[in-house]
Amino acid sequence: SFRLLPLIAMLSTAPAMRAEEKLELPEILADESGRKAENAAEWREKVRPRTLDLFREHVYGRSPLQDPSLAEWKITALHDAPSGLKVSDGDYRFTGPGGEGRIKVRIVLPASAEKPVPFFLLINNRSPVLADLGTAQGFWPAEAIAKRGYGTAIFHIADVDPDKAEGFKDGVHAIFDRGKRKPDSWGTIAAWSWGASRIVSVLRESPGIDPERIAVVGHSRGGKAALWCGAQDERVGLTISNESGCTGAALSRRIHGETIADINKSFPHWFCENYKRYDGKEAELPVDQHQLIGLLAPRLTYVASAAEDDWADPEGEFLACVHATPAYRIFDLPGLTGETMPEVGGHLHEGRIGYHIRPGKHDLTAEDWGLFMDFADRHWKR
Ligand code: GTR
Repeated sequence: SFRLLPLIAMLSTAPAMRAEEKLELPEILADESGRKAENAAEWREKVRPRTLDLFREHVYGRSPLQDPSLAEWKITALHDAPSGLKVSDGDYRFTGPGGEGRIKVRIVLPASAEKPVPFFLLINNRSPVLADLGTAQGFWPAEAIAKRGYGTAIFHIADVDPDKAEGFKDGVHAIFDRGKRKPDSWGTIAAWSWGASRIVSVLRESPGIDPERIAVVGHSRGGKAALWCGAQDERVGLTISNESGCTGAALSRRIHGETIADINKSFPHWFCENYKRYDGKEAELPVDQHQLIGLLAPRLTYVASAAEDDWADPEGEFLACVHATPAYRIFDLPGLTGETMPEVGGHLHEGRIGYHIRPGKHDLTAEDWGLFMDFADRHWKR
């Protein structure tokens, strides 16, 4: 058994090393001609728009509109809340050629704030009843968030687009899509991102909320939507991906955990039709997910992993942050401040990209939220 040890050691590290060795990622600073941007102005003008367009064309699809011209926001209820909290519900209603839609939002604010508060908007991909205060301790610990001086709101993904592969006959697709679907028509993840951006529009106009300090948070499929929302919508000051994994924060080219072929098979409605061309052909995809995180630069970003969440590839999520960092450096700002993955339970909070890996399974927990707020305290409250 003594002799076997070195072999076992080799075997246990081999997959990760092999993936890392093979990792040839698209150049994050390159413009269409392959030339690297040398300063922030060049990056903004030549790299960012092109990268966005590549993600639209090949991955998430193109959303047909931003704020609908026919839309209204109304507070529908003010609740009796635990002391120190103000809790209200509102409806965001909108109309398109195919009918009407409604996104229900619950908003929780600290009652005694003197100044407009920084804010966390959560994309809820769990049970809709999570929005009931008190039943949401881990996934949406609204009371704990308000007690730390932040406002928070939640909406449910099904109000925007049900999570079903029904041929895009419901949700916002039924309301806004016209004519035959194209290979780059938006999928369901893009629809949820669109919904989050509409609520950001509402929150920015709401009293008591600081429009420059709004974070969009999502877990897993909601985390993919949060990243795509933040990438497109520069009004989002902090984008938080919790265990978003494949086609979220994790690098596709690592081919570890869920792959493009896996995700397109299980969830054929999440991305655009073009994305299916890359099933088993990660190297042919013109982008990888470090560039999605790069689209958030110079704004704040947070990526969280869980140690037992191998399906989401924690190391791939970490490495995407490492390889996104040149997009922050070009603004003379630190992105992620380390290149070695922290031990389980550790975090990196110093730069504009925050990261943690906590022990345990795939979930959004009070511990995750505590770390999001530590990061926000550090960058927003100093
Ligand atoms: C899984 C899916 C992941 C992730 C997760 C979730 O089944 O493979 O990509 O989105 O669901 O949303 O919880």
